[in-house]
Amino acid sequence: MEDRSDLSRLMPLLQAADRVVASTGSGISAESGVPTFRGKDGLWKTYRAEELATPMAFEHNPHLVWEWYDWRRQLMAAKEPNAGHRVLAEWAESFPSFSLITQNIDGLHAKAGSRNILELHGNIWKLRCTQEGTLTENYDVPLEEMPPLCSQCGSLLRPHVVWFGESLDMDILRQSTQLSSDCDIMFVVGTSAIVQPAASLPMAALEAGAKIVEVNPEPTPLTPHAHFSFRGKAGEILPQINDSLKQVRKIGLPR
Ligand code: BV8
Repeated sequence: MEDRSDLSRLMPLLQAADRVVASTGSGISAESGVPTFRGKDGLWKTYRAEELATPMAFEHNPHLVWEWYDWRRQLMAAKEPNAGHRVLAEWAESFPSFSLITQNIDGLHAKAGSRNILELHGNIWKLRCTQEGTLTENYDVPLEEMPPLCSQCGSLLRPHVVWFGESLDMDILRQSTQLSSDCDIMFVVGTSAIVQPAASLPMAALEAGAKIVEVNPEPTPLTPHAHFSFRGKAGEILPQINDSLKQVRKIGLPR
C-alpha cells in the first residue's frame, strides 16, 4: 500500500493538474477558534443542531433559534482566518482553474481573500426575509433586535443558511457537482463527510477519475476512498503542501 501521505507522490499530480477543487468543512475553521459540530468541544455537544437548525424549530420558536445564531455570530465575529484558509485563498492564482466549495457558514474563507466561494449551506452574515426572500448582509454582534424583522415589510428575518431537511440552493449544488465531476484533484479538508448532499461531492469526483486528497486529524468515511490522506490539521498540512508545490515549481520539475 503506497504511503498516502507522501508529498513527493502528490507533487507531480499537483504540477500536472489543470482543475483543482477544494471542499471544506468546519474543521478548517477549528484552528481559528470556531467550534466544529462533532468535535470533543463541538457545538452539537451542547446543542442538538438537528433540533435547532431546522425549519420546524424556527417555526416553533424563532427567538430561541435566533439566540443560538446570535451567540454563534458573536463567537465567529472575533475570529480570524488561519493558515489553511490563506493557502486556499492563494491557490485561486496557483492553478489554471481552482474552485472552492464550503459547508461552512462562518465567512472565514472570504475574510482570507477567497472569492467566488460556493457556500453550500449559506452564510451566517446574511439574513433573509421570510416573506420576500430578500437578502441583507448584517454583521451586528449582538443583533440589535431579537428576532430581527424586515425593514421593508416587517416580517421575520431568518439566517440565510440551509437547515436540516431543507434543500440546498439548486444552482450552487449543480455548479458544485459539475466542478467536482470535472476536476483533476479534489482536496477534502476538515469535514466528517457525513452530511448530505455535501458528502457526495468527493464521491462524484472519485467516480469521474479525480484524485482525492483528504486533510483531517481523524479518519472519516471518505478516508478509505482517498488517494492521499494527510492525518493532521489543515493549518499545518495545507502550508506544507503549498511550500512543497512552490519548491518543485522553483526547481522546475517537469509538469
Ligand atoms: C437535505 C448550516 C433534503 C446550518 C448545516 C433526516 C431528516 C432530514 C434530513 C435528513 C435525515 N437524515 C439524513 C438527512 C439528510 C441531512 C443529513 O445529511 N443529515 C446528517 C446528520 C446525516 N441533510 C440535510 O438535511 C440537507 N438537506 O438533505 O435536503 C431535501 C431535498 C429536497 C427537498 C427538501 C429536502 C441539508 C444539510 C445542511 C444542514 N446545515 N449547516 C448551521 O450550521 O447552523 S450542516 C453543518 O453540519 C455544517 O454546515 C456541515 O455541513 C455539517 C458538519 O459537518 P462538518 O463541517 O464536517 O463538521 P464536523 O464537526 O462534523 O466535522 C469536523 C471535521 O473536521 C472532523 O472530521 C474533524 O476531525 C475535522 N477537524 C477538526 N479539527 C481540524 C479538522 N480538520 C482539519 N484541521 C483541523 N484543525
